[in-house]
Order: sequence, then structure tokens, then C-alpha cells
Amino acid sequence: MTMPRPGSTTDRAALTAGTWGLIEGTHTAPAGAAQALLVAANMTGTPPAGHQCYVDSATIRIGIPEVASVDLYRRPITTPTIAAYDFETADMSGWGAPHAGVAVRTNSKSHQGSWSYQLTSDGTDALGSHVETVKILCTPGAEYMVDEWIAGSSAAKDTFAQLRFYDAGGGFLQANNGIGKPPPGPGAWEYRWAVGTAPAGATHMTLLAVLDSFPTAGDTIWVDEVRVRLVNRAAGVRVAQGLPANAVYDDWRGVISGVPYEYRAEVRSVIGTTVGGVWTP
Ligand SMILES: [Ca+2]
Repeated sequence: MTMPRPGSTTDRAALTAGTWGLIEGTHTAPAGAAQALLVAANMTGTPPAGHQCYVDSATIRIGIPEVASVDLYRRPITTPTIAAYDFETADMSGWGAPHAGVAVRTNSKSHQGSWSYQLTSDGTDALGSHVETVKILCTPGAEYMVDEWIAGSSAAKDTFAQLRFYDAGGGFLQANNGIGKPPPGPGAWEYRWAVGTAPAGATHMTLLAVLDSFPTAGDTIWVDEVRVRLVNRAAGVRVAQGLPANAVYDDWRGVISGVPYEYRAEVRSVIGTTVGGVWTP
């Protein structure tokens, strides 16, 4: 018998004979740890002679590290919001018919406030189910950004934001997809965005939330905080550096200047990686 090494943790599952099963776990290296060892296959329960197990795709990777410090950036709001949808009122006139599914406003789940927009796929289109706004005026050559929060019932189905552009006759011209990926877990919210330049002849655009990856009947997404505006590439100025996690910062210039500002946080982890936050008024 091999004794567990200091700090070792076991993730186990009883598997059905002849079928593959995913076994995974998340663990924090204890103080003083310098190395990690992945024991990919360990049959327990005193297996009889000849008992076999197979291992494939054994990986070990760094999870989400602890926050070390936060920098705060500020910039003037030079591209105001053109349209925004939070679903807090019963007015759904900004949305058209859903595609390959049924969509309802719901207070069973929300990212902002109490309400969101829920799309349940009917599984009739392998290319995806989506909800789409009504057409919004746009200017050819202008660069737009839609951003939104999407939750998905399945951690195996991609979701993404999309911009679509139409001509004066309502004809479809172009679609711009954001990055598609599954939610971080079943029912968990994640930020999605898409950027696109309105092509020549475009007079209108729509904003979409798409459920991809061959949705089947019953697959569900929830959408909240959908907004669109012109792209602003200004990096802003850093107004605070090295804040601890969950810090509160009073930006006096922002208060007294009268200029409408927006802010974003840039988070540095204990292992030196950085991730930038969303610009928020
Ligand atoms: Ca909401």
C-alpha cells in the first residue's frame, strides 16, 4: 500500500464497466508545496487480478489563482450607450421573434436586477437557437460593440454574442460573432461581446444572444444587460494601483469634474497573470 503524500487529495468515481467517465477535482497547493504530482489512474476497492482501467487525456493545469492586487482605470464616456436591455420592465418591444426556440422574460434568474430573458431551444436548428432585437439604426463604416451576460443550462454548449447588419430593404448583409464558449458551469453567467463594422449599405443592426453547439430541445440560455455602443479604444488612465481585492476607491476627480467617466479594473494574480475587467460607468 502506498501512503498518500502530504497534501494529497483524491478525486474518485465509480465507473460503469466499459464506459468512459470524467474524473476531475480542484485543489489548492498547501504552503511549502513546490511540485504537484498527478496520479492518473488508481483502482481502489481491492480490484481482482486482471481488472483493468484505461486512462486518456490526463491533464493537470492551473486553476483560477488568488487575486494579488487590482489597478483601476478611468476614461471619459465618449461613446454613449445606443440601446440597452435589462428586462426589468414588461416592455419587450425591443425584441423580435426568437429563432428555434421559445423566449420569455423571467425572474427565475438574473445577472442585473431581478429579471432576464430566457430562451429554451426546440432543437430544430443544429446551427443554433437565438434571440434577436428589433432593428436599430446604424451608420455604414462605424464600428459597434455589443456586450451582454449569458448563462447556459449546459456547460457543454457554446454561447456567444452577435451583431447583424441589414440594408434599407431589410436584407441581411453581415454577421459578426463574438468568441463562443460554454458557460463556466451549468446555469453560470459569463460576459460575452462582439465587435463589427457596419458595411456599406447598412442602415440597421440587431443584437443577438446565440446558443450554439447543436442545441437540443430543452437547452436553455438566459440573457441580461444587453447593450450596444460605438467602439471606444481609449486605454484610459490608471487612477489607482495595487488595491486589495474588493477595495472601495473614491475617485475625487471623477466626482468634482462633472465629466461622465467609466471605469475598469485590471486584476493581477498571485502568479503574475493579469485579466482586464469590463468598462462600467
Ligand atoms: Ca436584469
